[in-house]
Amino acid sequence: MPRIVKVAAAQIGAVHRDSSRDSTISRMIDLLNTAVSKGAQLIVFPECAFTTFFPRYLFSDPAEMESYFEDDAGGNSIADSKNVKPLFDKAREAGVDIWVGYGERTSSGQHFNTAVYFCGKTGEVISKYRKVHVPGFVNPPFPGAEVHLEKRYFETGDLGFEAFRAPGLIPNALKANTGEEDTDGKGDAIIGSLICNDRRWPESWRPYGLQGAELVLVGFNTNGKADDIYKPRQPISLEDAREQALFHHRLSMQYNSYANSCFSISAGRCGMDDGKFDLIGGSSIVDSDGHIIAEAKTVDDEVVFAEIDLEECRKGKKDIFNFAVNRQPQTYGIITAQKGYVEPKLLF
Ligand code: CDT
Repeated sequence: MPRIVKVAAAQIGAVHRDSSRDSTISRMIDLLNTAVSKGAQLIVFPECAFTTFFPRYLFSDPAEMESYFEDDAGGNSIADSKNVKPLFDKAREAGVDIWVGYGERTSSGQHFNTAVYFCGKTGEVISKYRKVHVPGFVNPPFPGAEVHLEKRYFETGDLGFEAFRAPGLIPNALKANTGEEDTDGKGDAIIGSLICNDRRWPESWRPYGLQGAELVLVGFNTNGKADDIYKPRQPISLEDAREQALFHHRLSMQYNSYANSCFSISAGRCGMDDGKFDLIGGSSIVDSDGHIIAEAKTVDDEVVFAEIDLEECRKGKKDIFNFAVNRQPQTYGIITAQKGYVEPKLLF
């Protein structure tokens, strides 16, 4: 039986340090309306979507740093936060699901790089994910260095990689307590969330693969400028740096979708923030065989849309990546036992 879902990535172009939440949210609502006019049931927005990508700044004023976060005590509170409520209200009104990333400040004062899945039909946040692989520095490596300071602003996500089912995307999805014995691949869509740097790590995808994920949603802010942390071996042009960054973005999305037999949607912030911080586009929809089926053509606000059939995931899940038949977890212990790499002893 086909399991058709109409999905969209809502890519957002430049957002500056002094851009107001209201102006960004009004652009996001325009993107939502465009996606809805194409028939989208699910719209994915980027990481830290409501503001500029603030972890690039070293703030002298702590109040400015705090101003980029949303208070979130859990449950539905982000959808009811007055800063960002108009977007969630629009999704509720249109009856569409949205996935969106933001800086979360918890009631106990912790800060996370977070994303929520909001179900438009029920008007509820049904899943929350906190970024696990937080990249960059706590402190700039030298005074004045313009680098990625995510480790300064965010704690490591503490919610794990918990897949969830999104109600209402698939018509006639099998529900619990119907007495059906074979429920495999017949229920509501199984979804996982990742945030930016997470997508580069196979360890982030496999837990979702092991929960039968059919769709992994990713928001990102990826620098085009390649010399952010590691100096390039030789100076390269902005175009070449962007192309390299896009190559690794595509590689991560395509390989991990293939290896976990799931579709993926990635939505990026992009363009030149403050006229000088370059972020790549390349928001995409990738099928469960690893092919890009739709991709952004601009580095500006853009909706990337596709109709996908989650039934296609069965092919990989039952064949080349049939985990139950082919995985050998008794041999994988080093992956969880060890953090950094340890080289074999030197030869005599
Ligand atoms: N936002 C984010 O996670 N960006 C990282 C940059 C890593 S280099 C500091 C990324 O993986 O694209």
